[in-house]
Order: sequence, then C-alpha cells, then structure tokens
Amino acid sequence: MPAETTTYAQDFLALADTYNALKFGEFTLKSGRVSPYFFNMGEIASGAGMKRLAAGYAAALTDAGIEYDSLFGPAYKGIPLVATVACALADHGRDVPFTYNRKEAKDHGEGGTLVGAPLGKRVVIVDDVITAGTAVREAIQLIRAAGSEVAGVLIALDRQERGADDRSPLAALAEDEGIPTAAVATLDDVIGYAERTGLDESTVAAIRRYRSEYGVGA
Ligand code: OMP
Repeated sequence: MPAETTTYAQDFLALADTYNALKFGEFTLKSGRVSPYFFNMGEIASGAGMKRLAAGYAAALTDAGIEYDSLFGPAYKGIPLVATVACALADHGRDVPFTYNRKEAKDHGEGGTLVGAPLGKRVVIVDDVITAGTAVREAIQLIRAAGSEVAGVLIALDRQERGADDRSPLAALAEDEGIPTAAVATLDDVIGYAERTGLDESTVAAIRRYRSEYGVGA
C-alpha cells in the first residue's frame, strides 16, 4: 500500500467494492485504451452510498486546501455528484452554491445550458474519473466561456494515466494553468486495495501491466 493513502481513499474503495462499482475484466475506455479495470460511479445509486461517496469528496476537497466560491457538476454524472458534495460540505458548516449543465440547450422556459446557482468567481469542477482529461477540459472551457475562473478539479478516481503528453492530465492542468486538483483515490490506492483484499494475482498483474503501458512515470 502506498504510504500516502488516506482514510477517505480506503473508505471510497470499500464503498466501490460494496456497490460493485469497481469492475475487473476488459474495458474499452473513452480514450480507446483497453483497461483491465473500470470504475462505474453510476453503480453507487442509493442514498446511503451517495452520502458516503460525497463525504469522501468533501474530505479530499478540504484536504487540498483549494479556495473556491462555488461548485460545478458536468452533465450527466456530475449532476447528482455536485448536489450531494454540496450537502456534505454543508454538514461541515459551509454552504456552497452549485451549478450543473444540460447537454443540449433549451430554447424555452428558463433557457440556456447552465442550471442552478449562478457560477461563482472561483469554481471547482466536480466529476467522477480522470483518464486522458478530455471530459474535464470540456468543463473548463464551459466555465471560462461563462466568465468564471476554474479554481480546482475534484474527482473520485485519478487513474494516473498519461494525457496528451507524458504527464498526467492533472499534472498538466497544475503546471500549465495553475489549476489544483484533488482526488478521493488514485490507481495506486486501487492496487493497494486489490492486494490487501486478495484480488486474484493475474488481475493485479494485468493492472500493473496496464500501468506500465499507460501510467505516468511508467
Ligand atoms: P477522460 O475524458 O479520458 O479523462 O475520461 C474520463 C471519463 O471516462 C469519465 O468521466 C467517465 O465517463 C469515463 N470512465 C469511467 O467512468 N471510469 C473509468 O474507469 C474510466 C473511464 C474512461 O472511459 O476513461
């Protein structure tokens, strides 16, 4: 187990296990990479599960020391996430406005693609997983186009893979744009958890092989 693992990372992995949200096998990712594991946040779909998941996000965000005024959840998976993370932050005495988007603009009623509170000056993006960083980059563009600043990116799982260059998309965001990121858990945590819980050796070996092909610092 990596030394830097956190209590909330361990709790998140135990939660993912309970809801069967962490799958092992062969999965084609959005990036086209074929991965021996996949985290499907959509499996965590009960009140108690979301509450526990959101508590992990709130802990990781607080831990990162990011300064922000509001939260943004990109459609679709970011929508329930951002609402429950805001509830978890309220449990810690911080009432944070949140916004989410529609994938298609509405031309009647309230119109537009943004729903919820107006975006704050400094916005944290709340999403599920980062692989190559495409989903997060889309959200960054949306926030900037609306005239706000991206204060940080908060995700459940950092797969620690290379993005457009040899760096992880999270490292590129931090280095090129000064955007800090916080993750509840990383691939290192997944491997540590798999080893501790006795996942079969061939699966752990497949994850290690995948990491040496696509991982950062491989
Ligand atoms: P990138 O846009 O390449 O960073 O991929 C992130 C998106 O891929 C997530 O928002 C998910 O929609 C999806 N995904 C997962 O949900 N879980 C995974 O373990 C891996 C992916 C993925 O396709 O890379």
